Amino acid sequence: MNIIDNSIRIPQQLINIAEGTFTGAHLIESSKTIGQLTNMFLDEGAREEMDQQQLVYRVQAHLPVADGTLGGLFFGTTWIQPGTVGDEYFMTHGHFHQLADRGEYYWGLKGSGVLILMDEQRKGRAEYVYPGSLHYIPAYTAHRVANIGDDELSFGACWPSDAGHNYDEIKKHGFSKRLFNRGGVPTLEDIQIA
Ligand code: M6P
Ligand code: ZN
Repeated sequence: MNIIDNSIRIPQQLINIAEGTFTGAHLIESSKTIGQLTNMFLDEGAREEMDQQQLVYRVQAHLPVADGTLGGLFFGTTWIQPGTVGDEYFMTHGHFHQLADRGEYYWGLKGSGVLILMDEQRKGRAEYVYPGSLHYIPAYTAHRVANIGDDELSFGACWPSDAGHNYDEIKKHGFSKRLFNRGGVPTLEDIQIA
């Protein structure tokens, strides 16, 4: 609750601006292991043979209002481990927004990665992510980040509190472009729906 008086208060939350870690109220944390990412990477056989407990990425988010609230904002940090499944880099699941007309900002904090984008016609494109890079993700655009480096990658995010996550299209058909390590070179390749 916001108490209105003349005292100047200490903020309820803190962010470590180098690491992106939060402390304080209204925080949620989640993580995804290899075992939880069924059918997300192209080489499902390679994923099944890996250590199912291995961490792929984790998220910390500051949610000051209820999910679905019109007019609020959410703010988070995602850390992606280095690694590949087959030749495909570790990456976030990726999603459209439930309210598809909501956009988002991503920005690079540490490490190096690639933001992969796809519109509703499945037209895809990609941008490098690195400390200081800023990415405006337009409405109606699915977004995912892959770690192309040897170290952990982290990026910040800010999105409307009524945006929601729609994972259905990505679960069904994946992204139209996937990012592979081809002889040490991050290579974007077109994927046709079967
Ligand atoms: C960013 C934001 C979050 C998202 C997270 C992981 O922090 O976009 O909303 O949950 O990345 O991405 P995903 O949910 O696609 O795995
Ligand atoms: Zn989003």
